[in-house]
Amino acid sequence: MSVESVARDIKEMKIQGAVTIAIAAEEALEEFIKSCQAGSRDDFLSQLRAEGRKLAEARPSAIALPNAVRAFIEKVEAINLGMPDLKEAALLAGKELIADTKDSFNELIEKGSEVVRDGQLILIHCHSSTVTGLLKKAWDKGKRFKVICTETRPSKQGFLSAKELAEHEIPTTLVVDSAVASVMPGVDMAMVGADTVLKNGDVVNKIGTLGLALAAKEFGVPMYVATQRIKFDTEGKGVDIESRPAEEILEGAELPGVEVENLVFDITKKVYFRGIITEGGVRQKW
Ligand code: RUB
Repeated sequence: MSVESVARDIKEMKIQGAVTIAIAAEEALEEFIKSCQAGSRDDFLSQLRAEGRKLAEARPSAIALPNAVRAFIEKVEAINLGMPDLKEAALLAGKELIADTKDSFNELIEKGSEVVRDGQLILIHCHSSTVTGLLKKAWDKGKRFKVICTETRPSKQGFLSAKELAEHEIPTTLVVDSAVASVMPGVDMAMVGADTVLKNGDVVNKIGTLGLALAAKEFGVPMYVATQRIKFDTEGKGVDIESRPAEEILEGAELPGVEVENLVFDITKKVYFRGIITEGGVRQKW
């Protein structure tokens, strides 16, 4: 797919979830390189940077996106070749990066699956391919547990999680977001993904994560975040918290005189998490 189509699909949430959008961006840059007709190294690099910018800004709260684009471009810039050899070498470098991103995902779900215990009731939020991947891996290893998915209004990505887990034959219950505090006393572990891990360790994730964390703390439920290192804000730039169109909440309803605020992400302080799960393993109590 072209950079334009991928950037549009990311903005419209047809491609969603931080790691999925990062991989989609890397693949779009690979496609761009295949079709690029630049005649000189400078022209090639400046076109690649311009395409990268279109992708990097598509979802402002997910730092994996600019991080993936930057990693791609830096890899290509480090190749000391002119055209046309640079194009071939850039394609190889891009393939390597895509493979690394996918490998880190697989390593994370392998290591993270060890956190899951037999008999647990696990509460998850939104659709994190990392969390669902980790749970499916634990299930495949023979662990038996149940999952509660929040609906995750307004875009209802919790439906995606519930469907994916149920298709894997994992016993799954869907609840509305406002039920989080009420179900929490029966939960053994809560787990979420991340869009960005800020330099101070706080976690940007889908709106509702903060409320879930507060309820987990109140009822003494350990909460984990599962995140690839590509989502770390190592430079400390921070991210904007994305707001999306009111229509996603209103769904056609008319409420004259009412201001609608569709905040999409929130920030949860690191102290709310029992541990962080990355491709490096599980770190309890950061
Ligand atoms: C998805 C979301 C996910 C993180 C992590 O939000 O908040 O929890 O992106 O997902 P949206 P993953 O649907 O708005 O993109 O683990 O797949 O990277």
